[in-house]
Amino acid sequence: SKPAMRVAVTGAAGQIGYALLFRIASGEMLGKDQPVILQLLEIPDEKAQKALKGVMMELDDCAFPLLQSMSAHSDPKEAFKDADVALLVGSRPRGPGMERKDLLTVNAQIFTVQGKALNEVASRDVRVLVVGNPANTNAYIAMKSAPDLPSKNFTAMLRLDHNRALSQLATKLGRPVADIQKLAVWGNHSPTMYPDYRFATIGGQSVAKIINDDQWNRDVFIPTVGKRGAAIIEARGLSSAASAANAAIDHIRDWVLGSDGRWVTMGIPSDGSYGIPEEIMYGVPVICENGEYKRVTDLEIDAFSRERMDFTLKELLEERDGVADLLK
Ligand code: NAX
Repeated sequence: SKPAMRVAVTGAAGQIGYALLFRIASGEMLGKDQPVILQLLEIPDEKAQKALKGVMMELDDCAFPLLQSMSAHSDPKEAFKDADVALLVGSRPRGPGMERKDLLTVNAQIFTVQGKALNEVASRDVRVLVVGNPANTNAYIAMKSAPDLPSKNFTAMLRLDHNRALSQLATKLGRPVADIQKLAVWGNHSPTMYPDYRFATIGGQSVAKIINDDQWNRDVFIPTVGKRGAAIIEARGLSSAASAANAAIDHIRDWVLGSDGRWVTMGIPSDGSYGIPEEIMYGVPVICENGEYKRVTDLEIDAFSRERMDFTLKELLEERDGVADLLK
């Protein structure tokens, strides 16, 4: 059988971790023929480590044939050792009275440390996905803290936004979600993101032509996708977990095993195209093949889209400026 792949997961005792680890261990992320080793990171806090042990007991009790081994860690340099995939899920949530700026700063510290650890000990080909918020800027910080690793291997999760947008469109059209192709989500994983169906097709027909309603796009579709995270919290009393874990699985599976010619959205370091400054971690449509993602290029950007893309960019530039001191 194939040699095992090492998958590091941070925040492993959290709610996304709980929805994620079992699916990785069952082969849904890297393939039903791919053995995995789970290297799990949690904060040193006794309660968190104990909860992590509990999750590992349950993983044991699944007797997953593909789960070769697993280990629990509180030191990123141990958790990331030789990792082939690193899912950076853990981050500090916003506490009562905490300003956005404070949130950025505490998380910047976490992702500086984790970026450095990846730089030192991970596989030179490690594929990194940042889920923990603010995901794009955290991914940017980790990338900047890991100068010896390829920048293109650092990505942020926009796939939940992509999947949310797909599902809203399928409902609007009354058609199966699987029939929709060429959807894009641009920018930051935040309510400023821009889900864009101008290029989307269903059964070969233009989605925009079928819907033919700019007002629905502007006043219903874009805000519904943008505020979906808040709507889940409002309904469930907890933030999205199973859908976030599912998106992380989709993101890594497609990156490693290919997207079969389909467009998917990934937050990746900009190459300067589409007027996005280089290195900014920005959601763009990509196609994955042979273990690499390729940005979909040369899409026409109309005035409405330009405005939306610049709006979400502005937020990312502010976040970057907010952490610039920490990266010196
Ligand atoms: P939880 O609070 O349930 O779990 C987070 C876990 O991370 C906790 O167990 C905590 O102890 C651990 N942790 C904190 N700092 C750590 C560190 N430095 N090293 C290792 N572990 C650490 O949150 P959960 O619901 O699992 O969400 C995790 C993150 O995903 C949050 O930042 C959340 O905002 C973000 N999300 C991102 C999404 C995306 O699409 N990019 C969507 C879902 C989710 O909101």
